[in-house]
Amino acid sequence: MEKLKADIESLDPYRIRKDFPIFSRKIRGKPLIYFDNAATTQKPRSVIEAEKRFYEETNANVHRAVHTLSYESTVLYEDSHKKVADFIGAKSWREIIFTRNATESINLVAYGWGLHNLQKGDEVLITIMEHHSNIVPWQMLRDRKGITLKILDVDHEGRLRLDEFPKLISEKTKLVGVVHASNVIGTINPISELVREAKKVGAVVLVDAAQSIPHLPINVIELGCDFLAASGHKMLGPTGTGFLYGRYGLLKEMEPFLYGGDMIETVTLEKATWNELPWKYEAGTPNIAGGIALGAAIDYLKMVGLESISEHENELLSYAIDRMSDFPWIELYGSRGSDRVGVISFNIKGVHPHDVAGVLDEEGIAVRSGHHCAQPLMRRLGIENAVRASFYLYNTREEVDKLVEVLREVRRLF
Ligand code: 7TS
Repeated sequence: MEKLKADIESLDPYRIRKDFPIFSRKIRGKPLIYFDNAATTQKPRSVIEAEKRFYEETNANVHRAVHTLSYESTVLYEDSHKKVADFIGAKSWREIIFTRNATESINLVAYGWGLHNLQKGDEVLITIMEHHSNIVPWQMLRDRKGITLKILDVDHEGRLRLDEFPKLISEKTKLVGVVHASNVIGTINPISELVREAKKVGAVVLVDAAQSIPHLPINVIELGCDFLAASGHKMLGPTGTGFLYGRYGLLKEMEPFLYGGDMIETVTLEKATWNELPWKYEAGTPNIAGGIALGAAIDYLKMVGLESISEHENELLSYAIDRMSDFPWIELYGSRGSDRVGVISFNIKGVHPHDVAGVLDEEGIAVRSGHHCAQPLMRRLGIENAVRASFYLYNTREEVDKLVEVLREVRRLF
């Protein structure tokens, strides 16, 4: 524990920033303040170099040839799966499927598992806090298969209504899909608790970890989930990377999502049999360079330490909330507790969020404004749009101060 504490104190965002080439860039003549990490994160030099090195030294397709480059490329690509498995505490790297992003990972579950396992009358339970990518695939299945989609609500602070959960779940519930951390208000949901209830009725649990994996230490065995979806590009990896964790037995039984090369064992003109895991679900030439560079991103995160990252973001979050709470003209959304990742959504009363984001951009500050692909949650909060600042390991208190200073300027201007 002592060691952990020492590690936690060692995160120095100023030192970390030196590893990220983009921070030498100016935006409109100002230093870049990047607060749009929930959309995608910046990339350290080691990740950029890993991708570059692959093309300069190893480039070849995987699993296809006996030549040296193909062998090396295959080993590197598989090693990256092993790094992801280790990072999330999966029992086997064969439980890790590389995808383009969290959206594709969730669709893989909807098509590969849902399409073949759900029947008319079955129920899927999701929450009102979901990103569209964990709502729309289930609506598609509702319309194609005649299943019922049930929705768990939040309270006025944006916490899941756990008291409602037992009323919504039953023997009919075949899958519970839940976001681990909200991309709008940052709420961290009690996954293990939900899994425990879901298991009582035999439901499969899919966790959308797009906003948690980059920020919190996570172990899929401890969570107890069956599937877990994530975006590699939100955890320092390249765009076009993501992954799905699935329990071995489920992945073995499920149907493929995409069909074609690489995912087969044998093909005759009549039929085909499937490749071993995880290749059964990685049809066609994958994003080899990106997948390998995702491994480099994991190396970087492990070097800094997820506990340290989480501690640093918590500190920035409470500092930002404290500072912003001083101004009655700022409307903050979500809970005031510590059960949050470093995401703050807010509005300045009487000013459109796009205008706020525009003025912030003039000062080199990148935030997202809009509905954040979570329209049902936004409506539940009684708003259409909001400004969102989301933090990561390279952000500083000084940057939060600058954000607050410019928000005061916005208030004066409008
Ligand atoms: N789930 C959550 C909770 C997310 O925040 C996102 C992306 C996704 C799934 C989809 O990830 P993707 O990699 O497939 O795009 N969220 C955001 C966001 O908040 N702003 O831009 C993308």
